[in-house]
Amino acid sequence: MPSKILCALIAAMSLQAETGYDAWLRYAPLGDRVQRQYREALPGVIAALDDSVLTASARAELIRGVRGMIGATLRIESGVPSQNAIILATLPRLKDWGLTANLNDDGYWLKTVAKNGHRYTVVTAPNDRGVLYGAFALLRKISLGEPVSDLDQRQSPRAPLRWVNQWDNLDGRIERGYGGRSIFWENQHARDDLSRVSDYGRLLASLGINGCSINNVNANPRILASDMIPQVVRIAEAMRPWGVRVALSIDFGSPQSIGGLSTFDPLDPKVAVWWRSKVDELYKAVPDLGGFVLKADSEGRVGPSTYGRTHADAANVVGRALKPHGGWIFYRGFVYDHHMDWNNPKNDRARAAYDNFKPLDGKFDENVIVQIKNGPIDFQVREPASPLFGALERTSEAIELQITQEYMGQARHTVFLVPMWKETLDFDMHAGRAGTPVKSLVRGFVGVANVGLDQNWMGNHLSQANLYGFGRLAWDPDLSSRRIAEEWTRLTFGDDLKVVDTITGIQLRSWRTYENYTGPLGLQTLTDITGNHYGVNVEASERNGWGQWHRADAQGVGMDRTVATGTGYIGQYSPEVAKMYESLSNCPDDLLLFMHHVPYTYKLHSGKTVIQSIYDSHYDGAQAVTEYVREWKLLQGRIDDARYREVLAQLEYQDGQAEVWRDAVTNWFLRESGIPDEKGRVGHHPGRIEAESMKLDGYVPKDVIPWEAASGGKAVECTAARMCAATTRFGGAPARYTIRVRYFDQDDGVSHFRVIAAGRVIDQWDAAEHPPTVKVDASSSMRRTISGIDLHAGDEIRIEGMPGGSETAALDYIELEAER
Ligand code: GCW
Repeated sequence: MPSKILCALIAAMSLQAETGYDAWLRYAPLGDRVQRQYREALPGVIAALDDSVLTASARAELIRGVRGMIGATLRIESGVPSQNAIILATLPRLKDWGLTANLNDDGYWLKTVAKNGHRYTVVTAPNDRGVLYGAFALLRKISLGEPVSDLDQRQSPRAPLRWVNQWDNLDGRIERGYGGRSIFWENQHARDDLSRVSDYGRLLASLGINGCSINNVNANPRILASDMIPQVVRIAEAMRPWGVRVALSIDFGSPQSIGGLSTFDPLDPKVAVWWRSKVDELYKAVPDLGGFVLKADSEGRVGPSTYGRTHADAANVVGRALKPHGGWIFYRGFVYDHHMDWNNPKNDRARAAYDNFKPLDGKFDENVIVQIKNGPIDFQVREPASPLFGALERTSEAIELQITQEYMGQARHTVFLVPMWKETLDFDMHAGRAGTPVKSLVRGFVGVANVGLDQNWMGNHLSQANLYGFGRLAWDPDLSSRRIAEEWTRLTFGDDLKVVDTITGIQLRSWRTYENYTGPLGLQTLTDITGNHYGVNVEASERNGWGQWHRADAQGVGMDRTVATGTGYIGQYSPEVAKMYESLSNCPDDLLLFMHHVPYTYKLHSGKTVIQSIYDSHYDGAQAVTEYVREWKLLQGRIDDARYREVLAQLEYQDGQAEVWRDAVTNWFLRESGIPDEKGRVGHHPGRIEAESMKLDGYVPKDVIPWEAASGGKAVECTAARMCAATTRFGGAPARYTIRVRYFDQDDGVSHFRVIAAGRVIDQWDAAEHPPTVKVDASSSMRRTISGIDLHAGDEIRIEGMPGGSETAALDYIELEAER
């Protein structure tokens, strides 16, 4: 076949519809020339010298990857082949090869060795898990087009514990999961078909993740019931070939609720005996169980406080049961009082982790890891590093990062979290000395992943980069955000430079963008914090016990956390760090309102006032998403059409949502502060016609709650069981227009909309999305864009809405913009 035709064929093949299921392990065929180079550089034979399940996985993976990318089938040999070969072996198996390397457990060495006149591509490691990781690393090199003919690469993971947590309930729902139902559980049982679990294990192994807890930290005590153990066994079997140790989230009340004891007091000997025998029973069935995760005395979970005992008492009684089996207990540092008195200006949820755990430093057993969220509140769009990282000197710590985008747009918004995580990991805590970034203080990395049964695992193709990035950072926190974003993009979408530049560019800007249109300056995500944690609701955080207060009032905004006049939180940091945050003049703008309460007219380092900065960043953020859409459209034909269209739809939706956020937050602050936007944008929307001001037939005006979620605070609803209409007459200059219809689409029905201009139906659609709300609010606010409409003075524009289910075909406004 002439090579041109072949090239075209390969190009077409690689543009075939993709579901995202293979994520970054697609092993798509490389270009013709590159394939030839690799065929020469790589041996055609593969041999695994250890008799281990993990090494067998490594071999199978290499065969699969080489076949996919290079189109060559590696031949399996046993023993050391007397020809060029890829050799998979642990270091002890290669004793007489003169190979010694100083590697940590799970580390690997890719080494080209000339021996007996042959060239061996050796993948070796201290343990078989490392061999598996080496195989994935070799394949990654090939995918990225790096040379493999003369290898000498040694890698050790920075931290020994690299886990993901899944918040899966036994009934199959996932708390804060946005990629479908549980891959593990359904109806109180492990799923019959666990093939997805095995495929998840493979994704995790490719990143070097070696542990996975398989049920929600808000744990159902049933997980420890004896009849559940066979279920756990099956899940562990599916993960085992990938070197992923399964772990369980446990309920601290289990000795009582499952064990039938009259108490769960950690200092009661009966309780200790119960934990020991339960753990023995588990390990008999799952000898490589990773251990437990425990959320105690937090958000309504029971804990040691019931008996006046400490977190150390609780952690140690479980830890001692796990110890003989090599198991770990990850004890969550996320302990706070969610009934705090908001009237007391000294109260501060941010203080909680330190206040609870610092006094216990040194009291935890060796196999207890205190698992600390990156920031002191709860996965907000921007938080400082938790002071607890620097405060525990004699206690093992893990950092908990949230991969699932709970407060980060719930996989409906593209937000690449690696740059945010790196800010925390690189932040110098000055823990006794300079040069103690968080990444140097932690022994473990934990990512709350919450993948689900959706074909693309996470609900959004671009969100997969967060799982990838978490794993890569857990392995090597020194990797740059750009490097991770580029790697991921090339592995996931291919090598086209334009594709790589565009997607990497969007990803790298996306955290700042999201922060800009949600909660800048340390305000935190201004979302509905007592509800779905998704849509905008500026006051949801105030006047309740949850403690995510920003304390905005008519004069100013921000939480005073200073030692001098505030809650004293800043005093939990080392003096060097505290000095920076305590003084207004040193505090970085990005965290200003997290640390200080200031008037709206306070001038930032940027030279802007706080209020103008809030206005500007929201407009910048929304504009940036519009730009993503424009850039993404230039990728049409350069990536497969399925993913092209799915991501386009997601970005267009995000663009509409960013506008809701922008308008809601800026209007809220305008009303509260009374200070107008210097640039005249806030509260002025030329071309916008409010539905409630149109001629209504059947539609009735409705106050939207919170008011800032709808333009003008109002929508119109069709509560009749018939079609309603809102009509206006066009009074602008004749031209070609884009018409944007802002309507509401809740999750409890399907309404139908029709738009008629000058007597012609110009668009119609079903409102059939599944946003996380059944209310008319910011989470259900949607935008429909209709372009290329010629309008003349006096033309009638009519929106018809037909309710469906409990949905009322609610409308907010239409907006007309002349096209250029
Ligand atoms: O962010 C909050 C979430 C809860 C979660 C909790 C935690 C599992 O809203 O859903 O509970 O944090 O981390 O324990």
